[in-house]
Amino acid sequence: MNSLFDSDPLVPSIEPLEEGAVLLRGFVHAEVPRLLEQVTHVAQVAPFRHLVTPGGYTMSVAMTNCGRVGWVSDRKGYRYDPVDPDTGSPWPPLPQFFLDIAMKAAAQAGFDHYDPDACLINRYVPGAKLSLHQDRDEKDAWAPIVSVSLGLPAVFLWGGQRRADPMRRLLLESGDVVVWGGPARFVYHGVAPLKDGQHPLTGAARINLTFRKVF
Ligand code: MD3
Ligand code: FE
Repeated sequence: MNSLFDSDPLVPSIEPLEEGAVLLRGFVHAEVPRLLEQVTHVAQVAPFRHLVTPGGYTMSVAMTNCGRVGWVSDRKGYRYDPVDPDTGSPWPPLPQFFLDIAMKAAAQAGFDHYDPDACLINRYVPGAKLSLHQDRDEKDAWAPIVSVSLGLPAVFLWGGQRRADPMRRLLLESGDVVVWGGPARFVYHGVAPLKDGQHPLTGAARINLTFRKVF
């Protein structure tokens, strides 16, 4: 009936994806410019960089962090580090505005009192991708990861608890938020190579924020 309007990014909606995972389309649509401003501030202190995996590959996604710890990787392995190895300084703090959004989104998905201590910021340019992986370096295995998409759209891929489980795909657009917690916390997921395009606020780029409860 309403199919013409089903995926209008201006109209917020709540879609369960599976047990523990919820898509909040357009949840932060109005806040996108302010979120991007904050990302710019963070990147002035902790610049985006292409991390090297333990296997020796340089990631196509550029990353930075804010919060008490940040996710980093090098030839020795990956870890959460309170210090940015590129600057030798602590990561910039999580802006209160970020915390408010993460908490509101988690609550919408049924996760009350969400109190993330880290925000990993991923920047994709056309061709950049994120290979299939699980996020399992966070101590709290129930607390959700809250993902906020900004700029160009991307195809998000997710499967099950085993690498070989069938994959589903989902187009994530600017202003969309996804909450992954509880039983959905350890699903394999990734991002397909970003398609060419221009976004009025980010140009040829997609920015993704992932809030994490690390401790
Ligand atoms: C499902 N980022 O940073 S966000 C990552 O769009 C990551 O940049 C992707 O995967 C991105 O680790 C996807 C959605 C997401 C993030 C973490 C998850 C989905 C998740 C953890 C568990 C299950
Ligand atoms: Fe991930």
